[in-house]
Amino acid sequence: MGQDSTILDAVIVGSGFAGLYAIKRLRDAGFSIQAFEAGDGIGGTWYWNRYPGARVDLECWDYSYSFSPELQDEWDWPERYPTSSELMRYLNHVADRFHLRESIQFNTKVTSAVFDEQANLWNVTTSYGKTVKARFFVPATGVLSVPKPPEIPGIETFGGQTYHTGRWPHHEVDFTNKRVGVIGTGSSGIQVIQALAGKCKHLTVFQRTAVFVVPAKNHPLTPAMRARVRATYGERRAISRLTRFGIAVPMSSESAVEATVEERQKKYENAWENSQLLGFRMCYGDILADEAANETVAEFIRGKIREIVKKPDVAEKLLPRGFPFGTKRPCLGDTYYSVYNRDDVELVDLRATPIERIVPEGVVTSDGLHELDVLICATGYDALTGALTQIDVRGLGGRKLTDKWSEGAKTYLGLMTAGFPNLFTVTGPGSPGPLANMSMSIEQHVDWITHCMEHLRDHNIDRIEAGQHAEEAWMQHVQEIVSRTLYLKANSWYLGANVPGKPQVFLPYLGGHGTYRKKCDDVAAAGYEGFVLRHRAESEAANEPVNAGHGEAARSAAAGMLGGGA
Ligand code: NA7
Repeated sequence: MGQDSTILDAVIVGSGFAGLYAIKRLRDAGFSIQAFEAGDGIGGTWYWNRYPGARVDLECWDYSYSFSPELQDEWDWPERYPTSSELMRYLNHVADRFHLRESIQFNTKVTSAVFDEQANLWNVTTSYGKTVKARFFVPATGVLSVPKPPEIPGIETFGGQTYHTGRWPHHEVDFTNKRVGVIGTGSSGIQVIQALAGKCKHLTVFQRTAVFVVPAKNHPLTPAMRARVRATYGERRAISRLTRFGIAVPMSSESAVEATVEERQKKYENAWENSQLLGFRMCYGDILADEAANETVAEFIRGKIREIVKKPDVAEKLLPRGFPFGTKRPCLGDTYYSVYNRDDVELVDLRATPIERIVPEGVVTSDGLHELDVLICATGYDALTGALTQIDVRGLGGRKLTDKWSEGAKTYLGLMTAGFPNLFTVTGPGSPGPLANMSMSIEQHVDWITHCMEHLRDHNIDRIEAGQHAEEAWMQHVQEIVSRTLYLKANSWYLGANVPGKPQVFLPYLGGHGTYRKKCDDVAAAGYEGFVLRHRAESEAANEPVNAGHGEAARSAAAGMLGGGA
Protein backbone atom coordinates (compact mmCIF):
# COMPACT_ATOMS: atom_id res chain seq x y z
CA MET A 1 0.00 0.00 0.00
CA GLY A 2 2.72 2.44 0.94
CA GLN A 3 6.31 3.30 0.07
CA ASP A 4 8.06 2.96 3.44
CA SER A 5 9.06 -0.70 3.81
CA THR A 6 9.31 -0.40 7.60
CA ILE A 7 5.62 0.41 7.74
CA LEU A 8 3.23 -2.49 7.44
CA ASP A 9 -0.21 -2.25 5.98
CA ALA A 10 -1.69 -4.24 8.86
CA VAL A 11 -0.91 -5.93 12.12
CA ILE A 12 -3.18 -8.90 12.83
CA VAL A 13 -3.51 -10.27 16.34
CA GLY A 14 -4.27 -13.97 16.76
CA SER A 15 -4.06 -17.08 14.63
CA GLY A 16 -7.36 -18.79 15.23
CA PHE A 17 -10.07 -19.07 12.57
CA ALA A 18 -10.20 -15.27 12.22
CA GLY A 19 -6.48 -14.51 12.29
CA LEU A 20 -5.63 -17.20 9.74
CA TYR A 21 -8.25 -16.04 7.31
CA ALA A 22 -7.26 -12.39 7.77
CA ILE A 23 -3.65 -13.30 6.94
CA LYS A 24 -4.75 -15.12 3.80
CA ARG A 25 -7.17 -12.49 2.51
CA LEU A 26 -5.05 -9.43 3.22
CA ARG A 27 -1.92 -11.02 1.82
CA ASP A 28 -3.76 -12.15 -1.33
CA ALA A 29 -4.96 -8.58 -1.76
CA GLY A 30 -1.34 -7.42 -1.79
CA PHE A 31 -1.11 -5.92 1.68
CA SER A 32 2.00 -6.26 3.80
CA ILE A 33 1.01 -7.80 7.10
CA GLN A 34 2.41 -9.29 10.27
CA ALA A 35 0.45 -11.48 12.66
CA PHE A 36 1.29 -11.98 16.33
CA GLU A 37 0.15 -14.96 18.32
CA ALA A 38 0.48 -15.41 22.10
CA GLY A 39 0.56 -19.21 21.89
CA ASP A 40 3.33 -21.31 20.41
CA GLY A 41 1.01 -22.71 17.77
CA ILE A 42 -2.01 -21.75 15.73
CA GLY A 43 -5.62 -22.52 16.63
CA GLY A 44 -6.77 -19.65 18.84
CA THR A 45 -9.59 -20.79 21.09
CA TRP A 46 -8.96 -24.40 20.08
CA TYR A 47 -5.27 -24.12 20.91
CA TRP A 48 -6.18 -23.31 24.52
CA ASN A 49 -9.31 -25.45 24.90
CA ARG A 50 -7.91 -28.98 25.00
CA TYR A 51 -9.82 -30.27 27.98
CA PRO A 52 -11.22 -33.80 27.81
CA GLY A 53 -14.38 -33.82 25.71
CA ALA A 54 -13.76 -30.43 24.06
CA ARG A 55 -15.53 -30.20 20.72
CA VAL A 56 -17.45 -27.66 18.71
CA ASP A 57 -21.22 -27.59 18.97
CA LEU A 58 -21.89 -26.93 15.27
CA GLU A 59 -21.61 -29.55 12.54
CA CYS A 60 -18.23 -29.75 10.82
CA TRP A 61 -19.82 -28.86 7.45
CA ASP A 62 -20.79 -25.47 8.80
CA TYR A 63 -18.02 -24.79 11.29
CA SER A 64 -15.24 -24.67 8.72
CA TYR A 65 -13.96 -22.32 6.04
CA SER A 66 -16.02 -21.90 2.90
CA PHE A 67 -13.57 -19.70 0.96
CA SER A 68 -11.85 -22.58 -0.82
CA PRO A 69 -13.91 -25.30 -2.55
CA GLU A 70 -10.69 -27.32 -2.90
CA LEU A 71 -10.13 -27.19 0.84
CA GLN A 72 -13.74 -28.26 1.41
CA ASP A 73 -13.36 -31.18 -0.94
CA GLU A 74 -10.04 -32.47 0.26
CA TRP A 75 -10.64 -32.33 4.00
CA ASP A 76 -12.24 -35.45 5.49
CA TRP A 77 -13.90 -34.73 8.81
CA PRO A 78 -13.97 -37.89 10.90
CA GLU A 79 -17.00 -36.98 13.04
CA ARG A 80 -20.10 -34.85 12.86
CA TYR A 81 -18.86 -32.58 15.68
CA PRO A 82 -15.07 -32.29 15.56
CA THR A 83 -13.04 -32.50 18.75
CA SER A 84 -10.63 -29.70 19.57
CA SER A 85 -7.73 -31.87 18.37
CA GLU A 86 -9.49 -32.49 15.02
CA LEU A 87 -10.05 -28.74 14.69
CA MET A 88 -6.39 -28.14 15.46
CA ARG A 89 -5.42 -30.66 12.78
CA TYR A 90 -7.67 -28.85 10.31
CA LEU A 91 -6.38 -25.37 11.17
CA ASN A 92 -2.78 -26.57 10.94
CA HIS A 93 -3.58 -28.04 7.55
CA VAL A 94 -5.06 -24.71 6.45
CA ALA A 95 -1.97 -22.86 7.70
CA ASP A 96 0.32 -25.21 5.78
CA ARG A 97 -1.75 -25.40 2.61
CA PHE A 98 -1.87 -21.63 2.27
CA HIS A 99 1.62 -20.96 3.69
CA LEU A 100 0.24 -18.80 6.48
CA ARG A 101 2.77 -19.69 9.17
CA GLU A 102 5.45 -17.50 7.64
CA SER A 103 3.37 -14.41 8.51
CA ILE A 104 2.94 -15.32 12.17
CA GLN A 105 5.27 -14.55 15.04
CA PHE A 106 4.41 -17.02 17.80
CA ASN A 107 4.87 -16.70 21.58
CA THR A 108 4.29 -12.99 21.18
CA LYS A 109 1.58 -11.06 22.98
CA VAL A 110 0.50 -7.69 21.72
CA THR A 111 0.59 -5.45 24.77
CA SER A 112 -0.35 -2.06 23.36
CA ALA A 113 -1.59 -0.38 20.22
CA VAL A 114 -1.41 3.40 20.09
CA PHE A 115 -2.73 5.46 17.20
CA ASP A 116 -0.47 8.20 15.91
CA GLU A 117 -2.98 10.65 14.50
CA GLN A 118 -0.44 12.80 12.69
CA ALA A 119 0.96 9.88 10.72
CA ASN A 120 -2.27 7.81 10.72
CA LEU A 121 -0.33 4.81 11.94
CA TRP A 122 -0.82 2.28 14.69
CA ASN A 123 2.24 1.74 16.89
CA VAL A 124 1.86 -1.84 18.03
CA THR A 125 4.07 -3.05 20.87
CA THR A 126 4.58 -6.69 21.76
CA SER A 127 5.74 -8.61 24.81
CA TYR A 128 9.25 -8.47 23.36
CA GLY A 129 9.13 -4.70 23.75
CA LYS A 130 9.39 -4.21 20.02
CA THR A 131 7.09 -1.69 18.33
CA VAL A 132 5.93 -2.06 14.74
CA LYS A 133 4.11 0.54 12.72
CA ALA A 134 1.06 -0.34 10.66
CA ARG A 135 -1.67 1.53 8.86
CA PHE A 136 -4.35 -0.82 10.14
CA PHE A 137 -4.76 -2.74 13.35
CA VAL A 138 -6.81 -5.93 13.05
CA PRO A 139 -7.28 -7.71 16.38
CA ALA A 140 -8.66 -11.14 15.47
CA THR A 141 -8.61 -12.05 19.12
CA GLY A 142 -11.76 -14.14 19.35
CA VAL A 143 -14.91 -13.79 21.39
CA LEU A 144 -14.14 -16.51 23.93
CA SER A 145 -10.44 -16.31 24.55
CA VAL A 146 -9.91 -14.77 27.98
CA PRO A 147 -10.81 -17.31 30.69
CA LYS A 148 -12.76 -16.09 33.69
CA PRO A 149 -11.62 -17.89 36.84
CA PRO A 150 -14.17 -18.03 39.66
CA GLU A 151 -13.76 -15.45 42.38
CA ILE A 152 -13.88 -17.84 45.31
CA PRO A 153 -12.02 -17.10 48.55
CA GLY A 154 -9.07 -19.39 49.13
CA ILE A 155 -8.89 -20.74 45.57
CA GLU A 156 -5.13 -20.22 45.55
CA THR A 157 -4.77 -22.41 48.66
CA PHE A 158 -6.11 -25.58 47.00
CA GLY A 159 -3.55 -28.34 47.53
CA GLY A 160 -4.37 -30.42 44.45
CA GLN A 161 -4.18 -29.57 40.76
CA THR A 162 -6.32 -26.71 39.45
CA TYR A 163 -7.21 -26.24 35.77
CA HIS A 164 -9.37 -23.87 33.78
CA THR A 165 -11.00 -25.45 30.72
CA GLY A 166 -10.02 -22.41 28.65
CA ARG A 167 -6.30 -22.81 29.49
CA TRP A 168 -5.87 -26.53 29.46
CA PRO A 169 -2.27 -27.82 29.59
CA HIS A 170 -0.81 -29.40 26.49
CA HIS A 171 0.18 -32.58 28.26
CA GLU A 172 -2.02 -35.51 29.22
CA VAL A 173 -3.68 -35.12 32.63
CA ASP A 174 -4.11 -38.39 34.49
CA PHE A 175 -7.39 -38.66 36.38
CA THR A 176 -7.04 -42.28 37.45
CA ASN A 177 -8.03 -42.71 41.09
CA LYS A 178 -8.49 -38.97 41.47
CA ARG A 179 -11.38 -37.18 43.15
CA VAL A 180 -12.28 -34.52 40.62
CA GLY A 181 -14.45 -31.46 41.10
CA VAL A 182 -15.92 -29.42 38.23
CA ILE A 183 -17.22 -25.90 38.89
CA GLY A 184 -19.49 -24.71 36.10
CA THR A 185 -22.09 -26.35 33.91
CA GLY A 186 -21.96 -24.38 30.66
CA SER A 187 -20.85 -26.00 27.38
CA SER A 188 -17.30 -26.64 28.63
CA GLY A 189 -18.44 -28.08 31.96
CA ILE A 190 -21.01 -30.34 30.28
CA GLN A 191 -18.34 -31.70 27.93
CA VAL A 192 -15.70 -32.28 30.57
CA ILE A 193 -18.22 -33.90 32.94
CA GLN A 194 -19.30 -36.39 30.27
CA ALA A 195 -15.67 -37.17 29.41
CA LEU A 196 -14.54 -37.72 33.01
CA ALA A 197 -17.52 -39.61 34.45
CA GLY A 198 -16.25 -43.14 35.01
CA LYS A 199 -12.64 -42.15 34.22
CA CYS A 200 -11.81 -40.91 37.72
CA LYS A 201 -12.43 -42.17 41.22
CA HIS A 202 -15.20 -39.70 42.00
CA LEU A 203 -16.64 -36.71 40.20
CA THR A 204 -18.32 -33.83 42.03
CA VAL A 205 -20.20 -31.32 39.89
CA PHE A 206 -20.73 -27.88 41.42
CA GLN A 207 -23.75 -26.46 39.59
CA ARG A 208 -24.88 -22.86 40.00
CA THR A 209 -27.30 -22.80 37.08
CA ALA A 210 -28.82 -25.88 35.47
CA VAL A 211 -28.74 -25.48 31.68
CA PHE A 212 -30.66 -27.08 28.84
CA VAL A 213 -28.64 -29.92 27.33
CA VAL A 214 -29.98 -31.41 24.10
CA PRO A 215 -28.68 -34.56 22.40
CA ALA A 216 -25.63 -34.07 20.18
CA LYS A 217 -26.18 -37.30 18.22
CA ASN A 218 -22.56 -37.20 17.35
CA HIS A 219 -21.37 -40.01 15.08
CA PRO A 220 -18.46 -40.95 12.83
CA LEU A 221 -18.76 -39.85 9.21
CA THR A 222 -18.51 -42.33 6.37
CA PRO A 223 -17.24 -41.58 2.85
CA ALA A 224 -20.86 -41.84 1.63
CA MET A 225 -22.00 -39.22 4.14
CA ARG A 226 -19.21 -36.87 3.11
CA ALA A 227 -20.03 -37.39 -0.57
CA ARG A 228 -23.66 -36.51 0.06
CA VAL A 229 -22.72 -33.17 1.62
CA ARG A 230 -20.11 -32.40 -1.01
CA ALA A 231 -22.62 -32.95 -3.83
CA THR A 232 -24.46 -29.79 -2.79
CA TYR A 233 -21.89 -28.06 -0.63
CA GLY A 234 -21.81 -24.85 -2.66
CA GLU A 235 -25.56 -24.53 -2.44
CA ARG A 236 -25.52 -25.25 1.30
CA ARG A 237 -22.99 -22.48 1.87
CA ALA A 238 -24.88 -20.03 -0.33
CA ILE A 239 -28.09 -20.61 1.62
CA SER A 240 -26.22 -20.35 4.93
CA ARG A 241 -25.02 -16.89 4.03
CA LEU A 242 -28.62 -15.67 3.87
CA THR A 243 -29.95 -17.27 7.03
CA ARG A 244 -30.39 -16.00 10.55
CA PHE A 245 -27.81 -18.27 12.15
CA GLY A 246 -25.44 -18.70 9.20
CA ILE A 247 -26.49 -22.31 8.83
CA ALA A 248 -28.73 -23.82 6.18
CA VAL A 249 -31.45 -25.08 8.51
CA PRO A 250 -35.04 -24.16 7.74
CA MET A 251 -36.69 -22.01 10.39
CA SER A 252 -40.41 -22.33 10.90
CA SER A 253 -42.51 -19.19 11.05
CA GLU A 254 -45.35 -21.02 12.81
CA SER A 255 -46.29 -20.20 16.38
CA ALA A 256 -45.72 -22.70 19.19
CA VAL A 257 -48.62 -21.30 21.20
CA GLU A 258 -51.02 -21.68 18.31
CA ALA A 259 -49.97 -25.28 17.63
CA THR A 260 -51.80 -28.16 19.31
CA VAL A 261 -50.13 -30.12 22.09
CA GLU A 262 -49.83 -33.10 19.73
CA GLU A 263 -48.23 -31.03 16.96
CA ARG A 264 -45.71 -29.58 19.36
CA GLN A 265 -44.92 -32.93 20.89
CA LYS A 266 -44.26 -34.41 17.45
CA LYS A 267 -41.94 -31.58 16.45
CA TYR A 268 -40.06 -31.59 19.74
CA GLU A 269 -39.62 -35.36 19.72
CA ASN A 270 -38.20 -35.04 16.23
CA ALA A 271 -35.86 -32.25 17.35
CA TRP A 272 -34.73 -34.35 20.32
CA GLU A 273 -34.05 -37.41 18.15
CA ASN A 274 -32.52 -35.67 15.15
CA SER A 275 -31.12 -32.72 16.92
CA GLN A 276 -28.45 -30.22 16.27
CA LEU A 277 -27.82 -27.11 18.33
CA LEU A 278 -30.52 -25.07 16.66
CA GLY A 279 -33.10 -27.85 16.33
CA PHE A 280 -35.54 -26.66 18.97
CA ARG A 281 -35.19 -23.00 18.09
CA MET A 282 -36.10 -23.80 14.50
CA CYS A 283 -39.33 -25.61 15.41
CA TYR A 284 -41.38 -22.43 15.80
CA GLY A 285 -40.83 -18.79 14.98
CA ASP A 286 -41.83 -17.49 18.43
CA ILE A 287 -39.65 -19.62 20.69
CA LEU A 288 -37.10 -16.89 21.31
CA ALA A 289 -39.68 -14.12 21.43
CA ASP A 290 -42.65 -15.36 23.42
CA GLU A 291 -42.43 -16.71 26.97
CA ALA A 292 -45.39 -19.04 26.67
CA ALA A 293 -43.99 -20.49 23.42
CA ASN A 294 -40.58 -20.84 25.00
CA GLU A 295 -41.98 -22.60 28.04
CA THR A 296 -43.40 -25.36 25.82
CA VAL A 297 -39.84 -26.31 24.77
CA ALA A 298 -38.45 -25.82 28.27
CA GLU A 299 -41.07 -28.14 29.76
CA PHE A 300 -40.50 -30.75 27.03
CA ILE A 301 -36.79 -30.87 27.87
CA ARG A 302 -37.50 -30.95 31.61
CA GLY A 303 -39.70 -33.98 30.91
CA LYS A 304 -36.77 -35.69 29.17
CA ILE A 305 -34.50 -34.94 32.15
CA ARG A 306 -37.04 -36.48 34.54
CA GLU A 307 -37.19 -39.57 32.31
CA ILE A 308 -33.42 -40.02 32.06
CA VAL A 309 -32.29 -39.25 35.60
CA LYS A 310 -33.31 -42.08 37.90
CA LYS A 311 -33.04 -40.27 41.25
CA PRO A 312 -35.93 -37.77 41.43
CA ASP A 313 -34.13 -35.41 43.83
CA VAL A 314 -31.13 -35.20 41.46
CA ALA A 315 -33.41 -34.78 38.43
CA GLU A 316 -35.15 -31.91 40.22
CA LYS A 317 -31.83 -30.09 40.71
CA LEU A 318 -30.96 -30.55 37.02
CA LEU A 319 -34.17 -28.93 35.75
CA PRO A 320 -33.30 -25.59 34.12
CA ARG A 321 -35.43 -22.82 35.55
CA GLY A 322 -35.37 -19.06 35.82
CA PHE A 323 -34.38 -18.22 32.25
CA PRO A 324 -35.96 -19.00 28.90
CA PHE A 325 -34.67 -21.83 26.73
CA GLY A 326 -32.04 -20.62 24.25
CA THR A 327 -31.19 -17.37 26.03
CA LYS A 328 -28.14 -18.98 27.58
CA ARG A 329 -26.46 -21.01 24.88
CA PRO A 330 -27.96 -24.52 25.07
CA CYS A 331 -25.40 -27.30 25.37
CA LEU A 332 -24.99 -30.48 23.40
CA GLY A 333 -24.45 -33.79 25.13
CA ASP A 334 -25.37 -37.40 24.47
CA THR A 335 -24.71 -38.75 27.96
CA TYR A 336 -24.88 -35.70 30.17
CA TYR A 337 -28.04 -36.45 32.14
CA SER A 338 -27.35 -40.18 32.41
CA VAL A 339 -23.97 -39.62 34.10
CA TYR A 340 -25.94 -38.68 37.21
CA ASN A 341 -27.24 -42.25 37.40
CA ARG A 342 -23.71 -43.33 38.32
CA ASP A 343 -22.81 -43.78 41.99
CA ASP A 344 -19.43 -42.11 41.49
CA VAL A 345 -20.93 -38.84 40.21
CA GLU A 346 -22.38 -36.34 42.66
CA LEU A 347 -24.28 -33.16 41.91
CA VAL A 348 -23.94 -30.23 44.31
CA ASP A 349 -26.62 -27.60 43.82
CA LEU A 350 -24.90 -24.33 44.68
CA ARG A 351 -28.22 -22.48 44.87
CA ALA A 352 -29.11 -24.63 47.88
CA THR A 353 -25.61 -25.02 49.33
CA PRO A 354 -23.32 -22.24 48.05
CA ILE A 355 -19.54 -22.46 47.98
CA GLU A 356 -18.10 -20.69 51.02
CA ARG A 357 -14.39 -21.09 50.32
CA ILE A 358 -11.74 -23.33 48.91
CA VAL A 359 -9.27 -24.96 51.27
CA PRO A 360 -6.21 -27.14 50.62
CA GLU A 361 -8.38 -30.30 50.85
CA GLY A 362 -11.16 -29.21 48.53
CA VAL A 363 -14.30 -27.09 48.24
CA VAL A 364 -16.32 -26.07 51.28
CA THR A 365 -20.00 -25.47 50.66
CA SER A 366 -22.58 -24.57 53.26
CA ASP A 367 -23.14 -28.29 53.88
CA GLY A 368 -19.49 -29.20 54.41
CA LEU A 369 -16.19 -30.08 52.75
CA HIS A 370 -16.02 -31.86 49.37
CA GLU A 371 -12.58 -33.43 49.29
CA LEU A 372 -10.82 -33.21 45.93
CA ASP A 373 -7.52 -34.02 44.24
CA VAL A 374 -8.27 -32.06 41.06
CA LEU A 375 -10.37 -28.92 40.64
CA ILE A 376 -11.55 -28.00 37.15
CA CYS A 377 -12.94 -24.52 36.66
CA ALA A 378 -15.29 -24.54 33.69
CA THR A 379 -16.37 -21.04 34.57
CA GLY A 380 -16.34 -19.41 31.16
CA TYR A 381 -14.80 -16.30 29.65
CA ASP A 382 -14.62 -12.56 29.74
CA ALA A 383 -16.43 -12.86 26.43
CA LEU A 384 -16.64 -10.57 23.41
CA THR A 385 -14.53 -7.69 24.74
CA GLY A 386 -12.06 -9.36 27.14
CA ALA A 387 -9.25 -10.04 24.68
CA LEU A 388 -9.28 -6.60 23.09
CA THR A 389 -9.49 -4.71 26.37
CA GLN A 390 -6.48 -6.64 27.70
CA ILE A 391 -4.43 -4.77 25.10
CA ASP A 392 -3.68 -1.15 25.98
CA VAL A 393 -5.45 0.33 22.95
CA ARG A 394 -5.38 4.12 22.58
CA GLY A 395 -7.06 6.07 19.82
CA LEU A 396 -7.54 9.74 18.98
CA GLY A 397 -6.35 12.09 21.70
CA GLY A 398 -4.72 9.16 23.48
CA ARG A 399 -8.12 7.92 24.63
CA LYS A 400 -8.07 4.42 26.04
CA LEU A 401 -10.47 1.90 24.58
CA THR A 402 -11.25 0.67 28.10
CA ASP A 403 -12.38 4.21 29.00
CA LYS A 404 -14.51 4.51 25.92
CA TRP A 405 -16.12 1.14 26.65
CA SER A 406 -16.40 1.65 30.41
CA GLU A 407 -20.20 1.69 30.19
CA GLY A 408 -20.40 -0.97 27.52
CA ALA A 409 -18.71 -1.62 24.20
CA LYS A 410 -19.85 0.53 21.31
CA THR A 411 -19.15 -0.07 17.66
CA TYR A 412 -20.61 0.67 14.30
CA LEU A 413 -21.67 -2.67 12.79
CA GLY A 414 -19.29 -4.50 15.12
CA LEU A 415 -16.53 -3.48 12.72
CA MET A 416 -15.11 -0.21 14.03
CA THR A 417 -15.43 1.99 17.08
CA ALA A 418 -15.51 5.80 16.83
CA GLY A 419 -12.32 7.52 17.93
CA PHE A 420 -10.15 4.56 16.94
CA PRO A 421 -9.48 5.00 13.22
CA ASN A 422 -8.15 2.15 11.11
CA LEU A 423 -8.89 -0.42 13.80
CA PHE A 424 -11.12 -3.25 12.60
CA THR A 425 -12.75 -5.59 15.11
CA VAL A 426 -13.32 -9.06 13.63
CA THR A 427 -16.70 -10.34 14.88
CA GLY A 428 -16.64 -7.51 17.38
CA PRO A 429 -19.37 -6.51 19.82
CA GLY A 430 -22.38 -5.29 17.87
CA SER A 431 -22.05 -7.98 15.19
CA PRO A 432 -23.89 -11.33 15.17
CA GLY A 433 -20.63 -13.14 16.08
CA PRO A 434 -21.35 -15.94 18.53
CA LEU A 435 -25.08 -15.88 17.80
CA ALA A 436 -24.42 -17.13 14.30
CA ASN A 437 -22.04 -19.64 12.79
CA MET A 438 -18.71 -18.17 13.91
CA SER A 439 -16.68 -19.41 10.96
CA MET A 440 -19.13 -17.83 8.54
CA SER A 441 -19.27 -14.60 10.57
CA ILE A 442 -15.48 -14.47 10.49
CA GLU A 443 -15.29 -14.92 6.73
CA GLN A 444 -17.93 -12.25 6.18
CA HIS A 445 -16.08 -9.75 8.37
CA VAL A 446 -12.63 -10.42 6.97
CA ASP A 447 -13.97 -10.20 3.40
CA TRP A 448 -15.64 -6.88 4.22
CA ILE A 449 -12.50 -5.51 5.90
CA THR A 450 -10.35 -6.59 2.94
CA HIS A 451 -12.69 -4.91 0.44
CA CYS A 452 -12.71 -1.80 2.59
CA MET A 453 -8.92 -1.64 2.75
CA GLU A 454 -8.74 -2.16 -1.03
CA HIS A 455 -11.21 0.69 -1.50
CA LEU A 456 -9.13 2.98 0.71
CA ARG A 457 -5.95 2.04 -1.15
CA ASP A 458 -7.56 2.59 -4.55
CA HIS A 459 -8.88 5.99 -3.54
CA ASN A 460 -5.84 7.21 -1.67
CA ILE A 461 -7.72 7.37 1.60
CA ASP A 462 -5.59 6.85 4.65
CA ARG A 463 -8.09 7.03 7.44
CA ILE A 464 -11.47 5.46 8.12
CA GLU A 465 -13.37 5.78 11.32
CA ALA A 466 -16.81 4.89 12.58
CA GLY A 467 -18.99 8.01 12.63
CA GLN A 468 -20.21 8.90 16.09
CA HIS A 469 -23.87 9.16 15.09
CA ALA A 470 -23.82 6.02 13.00
CA GLU A 471 -22.33 4.19 15.95
CA GLU A 472 -24.96 5.49 18.36
CA ALA A 473 -27.73 4.57 15.94
CA TRP A 474 -26.29 1.10 15.41
CA MET A 475 -25.96 0.33 19.09
CA GLN A 476 -29.51 1.56 19.67
CA HIS A 477 -30.62 -0.76 16.91
CA VAL A 478 -28.76 -3.69 18.53
CA GLN A 479 -30.60 -2.98 21.80
CA GLU A 480 -33.91 -2.48 20.07
CA ILE A 481 -33.67 -5.85 18.32
CA VAL A 482 -32.75 -7.74 21.50
CA SER A 483 -35.58 -6.04 23.40
CA ARG A 484 -38.02 -7.80 21.06
CA THR A 485 -36.70 -11.16 22.25
CA LEU A 486 -36.36 -13.06 25.51
CA TYR A 487 -32.55 -12.84 25.62
CA LEU A 488 -32.48 -10.11 28.27
CA LYS A 489 -34.19 -12.46 30.71
CA ALA A 490 -31.02 -14.50 31.25
CA ASN A 491 -27.78 -13.64 33.02
CA SER A 492 -25.60 -14.71 30.14
CA TRP A 493 -22.11 -13.93 28.92
CA TYR A 494 -23.78 -12.27 25.91
CA LEU A 495 -24.61 -9.54 28.45
CA GLY A 496 -21.35 -9.67 30.39
CA ALA A 497 -23.30 -10.90 33.43
CA ASN A 498 -20.66 -13.49 34.33
CA VAL A 499 -17.92 -10.95 34.97
CA PRO A 500 -18.37 -8.91 38.17
CA GLY A 501 -18.18 -5.19 37.47
CA LYS A 502 -18.51 -5.57 33.69
CA PRO A 503 -21.16 -3.25 32.24
CA GLN A 504 -24.22 -5.30 31.42
CA VAL A 505 -25.01 -4.53 27.82
CA PHE A 506 -26.23 -7.13 25.37
CA LEU A 507 -23.51 -7.08 22.73
CA PRO A 508 -24.20 -9.52 19.90
CA TYR A 509 -26.44 -8.31 17.07
CA LEU A 510 -29.55 -10.46 16.92
CA GLY A 511 -30.93 -9.28 13.60
CA GLY A 512 -29.60 -12.36 11.86
CA HIS A 513 -26.50 -13.18 9.86
CA GLY A 514 -28.11 -12.76 6.43
CA THR A 515 -29.76 -9.43 7.28
CA TYR A 516 -26.55 -8.17 8.83
CA ARG A 517 -24.43 -9.23 5.87
CA LYS A 518 -26.70 -7.26 3.58
CA LYS A 519 -26.47 -4.19 5.81
CA CYS A 520 -22.68 -4.31 5.77
CA ASP A 521 -22.69 -4.70 1.97
CA ASP A 522 -25.16 -1.85 1.51
CA VAL A 523 -23.05 0.44 3.69
CA ALA A 524 -19.95 -0.33 1.62
CA ALA A 525 -21.83 0.09 -1.67
CA ALA A 526 -23.02 3.52 -0.52
CA GLY A 527 -19.41 4.69 -0.11
CA TYR A 528 -19.03 3.49 3.46
CA GLU A 529 -22.01 5.34 4.72
CA GLY A 530 -21.78 6.22 8.39
CA PHE A 531 -17.99 6.00 8.35
CA VAL A 532 -15.74 9.04 8.17
CA LEU A 533 -13.08 8.75 5.45
CA ARG A 534 -10.12 11.02 4.93
CA HIS A 535 -7.81 11.42 1.93
CA ARG A 536 -4.08 11.34 2.50
CA ALA A 537 -3.56 14.86 1.18
CA GLU A 538 -6.34 16.20 3.34
CA SER A 539 -4.95 14.48 6.41
CA GLU A 540 -1.69 16.19 5.85
CA ALA A 541 -3.29 19.56 5.22
CA ALA A 542 -6.30 20.35 7.30
CA ASN A 543 -7.61 17.09 8.74
CA GLU A 544 -10.79 17.68 6.78
CA PRO A 545 -12.99 14.56 6.46
CA VAL A 546 -13.86 13.46 2.89
CA ASN A 547 -17.46 12.92 3.85
CA ALA A 548 -17.48 15.54 6.61
CA GLY A 549 -20.47 17.74 6.26
CA HIS A 550 -22.31 14.51 5.59
CA GLY A 551 -22.71 14.12 9.34
CA GLU A 552 -26.45 14.61 9.19
CA ALA A 553 -26.71 12.73 5.91
CA ALA A 554 -24.78 9.84 7.38
CA ARG A 555 -26.97 9.95 10.44
CA SER A 556 -30.22 9.81 8.51
CA ALA A 557 -28.81 7.25 6.09
CA ALA A 558 -27.87 5.11 9.06
CA ALA A 559 -31.30 5.57 10.59
CA GLY A 560 -32.96 4.60 7.28
CA MET A 561 -30.67 1.64 6.90
CA LEU A 562 -31.59 0.45 10.36
CA GLY A 563 -35.27 0.30 9.61
CA GLY A 564 -35.12 -3.31 8.38
CA GLY A 565 -35.28 -5.03 11.73
CA ALA A 566 -34.62 -8.64 12.50
P1 NA7 B 1 -20.15 -20.51 30.22
O1 NA7 B 1 -21.19 -20.89 29.28
O2 NA7 B 1 -20.00 -19.07 30.58
O3 NA7 B 1 -20.38 -21.35 31.55
C1 NA7 B 1 -19.72 -21.07 32.75
C2 NA7 B 1 -20.32 -21.89 33.86
O4 NA7 B 1 -19.59 -21.63 35.06
C3 NA7 B 1 -21.77 -21.54 34.15
O5 NA7 B 1 -22.44 -22.71 34.54
C4 NA7 B 1 -21.62 -20.57 35.34
O6 NA7 B 1 -22.77 -20.49 36.13
C5 NA7 B 1 -20.51 -21.23 36.07
N1 NA7 B 1 -19.80 -20.34 36.99
C6 NA7 B 1 -19.11 -19.23 36.68
N2 NA7 B 1 -18.57 -18.68 37.80
C7 NA7 B 1 -18.94 -19.48 38.81
C8 NA7 B 1 -18.72 -19.45 40.21
N3 NA7 B 1 -17.99 -18.48 40.78
N4 NA7 B 1 -19.25 -20.43 40.97
C9 NA7 B 1 -19.98 -21.40 40.40
N5 NA7 B 1 -20.24 -21.49 39.08
C10 NA7 B 1 -19.73 -20.53 38.31
O7 NA7 B 1 -18.70 -20.97 29.74
P2 NA7 B 1 -18.31 -22.26 28.90
O8 NA7 B 1 -16.83 -22.29 28.83
O9 NA7 B 1 -18.98 -23.46 29.43
O10 NA7 B 1 -18.91 -22.01 27.48
C11 NA7 B 1 -18.66 -20.79 26.79
C12 NA7 B 1 -19.12 -20.92 25.38
O11 NA7 B 1 -18.21 -21.77 24.67
C13 NA7 B 1 -20.43 -21.56 25.14
O12 NA7 B 1 -21.53 -20.72 25.29
C14 NA7 B 1 -20.32 -22.07 23.72
O13 NA7 B 1 -20.55 -21.02 22.83
C15 NA7 B 1 -18.89 -22.48 23.64
P3 NA7 B 1 -23.89 -19.35 35.84
O14 NA7 B 1 -24.61 -19.83 34.61
O15 NA7 B 1 -23.18 -18.07 35.61
O16 NA7 B 1 -24.74 -19.35 37.05
